[in-house]
Amino acid sequence: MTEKYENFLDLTFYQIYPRSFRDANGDGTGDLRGITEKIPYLKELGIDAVWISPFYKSPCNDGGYDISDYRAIQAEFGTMEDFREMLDAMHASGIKVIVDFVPNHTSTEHFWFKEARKSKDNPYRDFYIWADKPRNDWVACCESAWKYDDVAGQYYLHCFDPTQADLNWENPRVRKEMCDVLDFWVDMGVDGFRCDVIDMICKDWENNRLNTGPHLHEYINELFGREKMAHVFTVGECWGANVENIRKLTGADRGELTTVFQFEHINRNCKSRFEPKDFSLSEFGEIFAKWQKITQENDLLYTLFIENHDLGRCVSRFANDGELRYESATMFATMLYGMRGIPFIYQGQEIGVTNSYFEKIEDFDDMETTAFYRAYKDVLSEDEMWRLINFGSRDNARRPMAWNSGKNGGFSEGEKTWLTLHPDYEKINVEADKASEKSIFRYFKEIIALRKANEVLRRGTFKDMTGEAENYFMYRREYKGEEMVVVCNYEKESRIALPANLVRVIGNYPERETDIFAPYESAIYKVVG
Ligand code: TEU
Ligand code: CA
Repeated sequence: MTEKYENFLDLTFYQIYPRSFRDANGDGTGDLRGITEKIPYLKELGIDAVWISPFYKSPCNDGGYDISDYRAIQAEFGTMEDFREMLDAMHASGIKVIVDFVPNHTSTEHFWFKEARKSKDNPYRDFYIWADKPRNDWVACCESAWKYDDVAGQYYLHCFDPTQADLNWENPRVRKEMCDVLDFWVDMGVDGFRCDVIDMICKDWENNRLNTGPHLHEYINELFGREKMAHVFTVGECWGANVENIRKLTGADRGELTTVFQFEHINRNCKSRFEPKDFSLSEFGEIFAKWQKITQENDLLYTLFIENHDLGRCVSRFANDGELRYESATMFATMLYGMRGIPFIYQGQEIGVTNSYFEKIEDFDDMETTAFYRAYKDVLSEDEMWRLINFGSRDNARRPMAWNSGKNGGFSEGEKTWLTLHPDYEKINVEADKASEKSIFRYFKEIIALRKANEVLRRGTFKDMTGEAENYFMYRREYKGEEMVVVCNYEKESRIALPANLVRVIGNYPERETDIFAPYESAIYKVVG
């Protein structure tokens, strides 16, 4: 592993969605001072880096990913002073901070777009992608991705909400502006960036694909190949990442990204955002083993995640969020964080938050959900509509964090919260979980500490030991003579023959003399002798 990556290998990240983390001023919305307030909690968990989702000036039609000023703080999150205070407090606590970088599009409230639409010869016109008629059949939020703008007299491309206009990266002025945005936040002292849909900044028009176009690597290198970015951590959200382009995107000598989020495991149980499909957990093992092999063989960094602000809760999506919620949440933690890569934990995952279920659209905010509702409410039966919406809504990840069973779950002292709380918050909250005999928080804390105490888990090789088994995932880690074995049983009871000379160092069931693993039973063993 090259020097550039050395110091990132030891980090465990926690993703914060600011709107839903903690509301310090009681207006019902999470804010930057609320994050500062919870730094002791992050330290207790053993976190040493955070990814904070957008808090920039924005109409918030897409949870802040519709930015109208990249260098200003949206009032509801606080002030630039609040940001600096939070950043200094994080650094004083030994926690690195990466922020979201959203290069693919701006809000239509952005100065550039307001200028661009004024006339065809406005200097900002070609900051965006205009056409006299839709150039293709791309769809976004259940409608054409080409929206006619009366003032501009043309259509513009939006690959997300209609108020998120795609930037034209073929324009060198756009690329320069985006370098300046990065420099602004690096000068502010941030340690890196999570790069929102960065493989979409170059469209592949010829093959009718909205990402991974012919100049993608040039554009990413133009952003991050600069001296100023040499020690900046960058993780790209790349839905188009594959075995071929991962080396180009993240090779240490490329001057592109430090690592990526690739999503092959995420979409295994859905045909589309709102449409579930049958799947088997054994597919997870196969996918993880594949990516571990690729990244290991090419000396690339990998990211270990199963939740984020766009995804349903893993215990509900992929396992058992009822009587085996503890076992499910801790099995995924073992499966993921025993592997080679950088752990990313999403707020609430560490206490096993589940999906929620609502049957009124007023209980939802996510623009992908409300767009789906408008498009299908007269097409689908009520039951089917709510079944699909509650399966796929990104609000499953955005219900305000429940710290205790008190008013608003301790998220806010305000009268009303920006989004309806999870109905089970009195049962599933930080305080209740910590007090529970089967505490998911405590298990996460232990496995994070285990990684810190054992280089073999951070730097070791990965070898898949699952063989032909379909009902569990087993792998071996090895580093400088130290060996560990990780076993994750899936939903059914299994007889699993373990290698000899093992001593268990963590597990989610009481240790006992047997080779029968209970549902979702998982453990990590040290090889001794
Ligand atoms: O997500 C982009 C993205 O690809 C997902 O929203 C995807 O479209 C969805 O999960 C369906 O598969 C990023 C941000 O994470 C998301 O919150 C934003 O809405 C989006 O970009 C636009 O900025
Ligand atoms: Ca607030």
